[in-house]
Amino acid sequence: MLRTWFEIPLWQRVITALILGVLTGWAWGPEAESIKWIGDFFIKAIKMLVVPLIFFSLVSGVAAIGDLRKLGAVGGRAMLLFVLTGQIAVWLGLGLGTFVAPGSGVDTTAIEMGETPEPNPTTAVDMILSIVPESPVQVMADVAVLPLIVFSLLIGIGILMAREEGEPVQKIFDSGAVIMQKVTMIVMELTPFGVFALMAWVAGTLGLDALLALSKLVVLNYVGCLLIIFVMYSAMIKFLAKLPVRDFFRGIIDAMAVSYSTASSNATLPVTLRCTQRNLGVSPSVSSFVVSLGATINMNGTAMYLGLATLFGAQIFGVDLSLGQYFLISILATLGAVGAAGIPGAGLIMMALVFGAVGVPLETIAFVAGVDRIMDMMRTTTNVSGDAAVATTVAVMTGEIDRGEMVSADDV
Ligand code: DAS
Repeated sequence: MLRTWFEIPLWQRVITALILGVLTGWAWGPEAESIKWIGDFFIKAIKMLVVPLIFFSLVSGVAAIGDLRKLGAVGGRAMLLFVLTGQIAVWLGLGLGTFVAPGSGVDTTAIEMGETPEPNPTTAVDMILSIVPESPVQVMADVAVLPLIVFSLLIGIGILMAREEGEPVQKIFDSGAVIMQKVTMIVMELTPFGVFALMAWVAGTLGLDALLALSKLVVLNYVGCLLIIFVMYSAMIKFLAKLPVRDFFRGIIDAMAVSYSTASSNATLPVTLRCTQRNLGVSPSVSSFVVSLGATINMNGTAMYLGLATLFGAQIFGVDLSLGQYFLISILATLGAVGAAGIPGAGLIMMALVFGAVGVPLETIAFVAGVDRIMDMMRTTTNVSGDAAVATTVAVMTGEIDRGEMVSADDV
């Protein structure tokens, strides 16, 4: 029995757990909350890996790239793809919100209001200052991923520049990266149980009346995300990476399932790293650099949603928006997505940043809070799929992919 269980590919166990979780939650109802702790246990277990995995993989990966010119080539291509896909995502959200108008005719009386957040005046300067790790140890203790990436990048670059004198330290990080990948494999065996519990909790506790009242917004959130994943990312893989699209999605299905059930890019990071390296053949250098960076700043599902939700709020409260304000929304939604942390509900918090600038009442956030989780799950899946798509594409562009490693979609 035990042998059979482990012989089944993990992605099949995870997808089965996801479906069974939803069915169990629907049948069980709100009491399904009683097994949420299993999902929280799983999330804590994979989040435990984030700091050491990023630190060892990124330092080892940067040092392995070999020279600063190549590091610049990888970083430059990744940033270009992040910005391009981010802008397309935001304008997709604005387009969907304009042409479908999800906020018109909403029965606000049927919605149980959540908390209206205090506007958190996060300025662009605050965001820039938050990138610098004042105390690397504190950054690790706080799991502040972006400053941790900056610190790890600098250590990797330092090893590159130290040449022979840096080699002993590089070997330690190389071993550390391998050890952390093995530990990730062990922890990933918890995935089916965690996904089952989280999906049962979401399905059992989701308020159907709020879901019906906000159905147009929820559906558009899913339509926008699915278009980004299966049109934009598929086009990137097909035309830029020139790889079989089916093999790409087969390779990242574990990361998609974990991101959907946890609604956290950061928690999914160990799985995304493993999928891009083990299933897609992306080099540890490129995957650790691009996937880690992407998990914090490349959040196209969130960017699309922030554009869409701003129009939703404007429509509910009858706020007219000019074309100039559309451009302002596109810039702020991009900044909001970059600034959003890879944790559940980050997009909901960032709505305040965009709404405040164009006069959309913050009460809108209280309207959507009750169904944000089911939308966040899809946004996070989009964010994570984008990180994997950009890492794979950049790896192909820079010759950092081993196609022999690539799992074919037929290897079911
Ligand atoms: N949950 C966020 C993430 O982890 C996305 C969001 O809140 O929009 O990517």
